[in-house]
Amino acid sequence: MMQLRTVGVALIASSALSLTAAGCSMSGSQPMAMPPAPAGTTAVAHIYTADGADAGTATATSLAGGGVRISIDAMNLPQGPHGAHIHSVGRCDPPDFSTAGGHWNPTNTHHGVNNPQEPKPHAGDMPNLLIGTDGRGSLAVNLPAGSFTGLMDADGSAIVIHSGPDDMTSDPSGNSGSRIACGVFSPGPA
Ligand SMILES: [Cu+2]
Repeated sequence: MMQLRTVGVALIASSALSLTAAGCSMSGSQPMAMPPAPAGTTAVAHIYTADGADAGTATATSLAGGGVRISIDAMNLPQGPHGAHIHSVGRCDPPDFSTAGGHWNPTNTHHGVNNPQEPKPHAGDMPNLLIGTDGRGSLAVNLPAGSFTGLMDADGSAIVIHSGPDDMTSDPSGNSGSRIACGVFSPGPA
């Protein structure tokens, strides 16, 4: 039963893709989608707190077949769970990091894997980042709904870490509190 459903979804997805491709070639005024980045292409964000302290790094890696992998290695942060998301603008101006914009949400969905509304989640939603007593924590997650090219678009993107945990349920940001650390993704090796 589950397998049949999966096949059905895959067929629908592939016909939607062909329709999209056909639409592109027929409408010259539409901006063409950027070609996908080769698998393994990386970008790195150096994360800083509002005080300018080094809070670690996040690496984005282009995945074969689409999607992007985010690996966070954080330090100098308060113990406990923290909401961590990709935000839509590659700017991190302290102290509130509001210039990073809202969540990276290219397909206009709802925030959080447990949001009662569909569709969900945001392309840049991630599990909570758990920081230990030593101020360190790490997280690695594949974001299948995101693309490396989209992440590194004209206005870039940023990794933002919030003061509190993400409830994974509520728009627009899971009630995760203020932004305590931020890093801008720049092209380059991990
Ligand atoms: Cu956020």
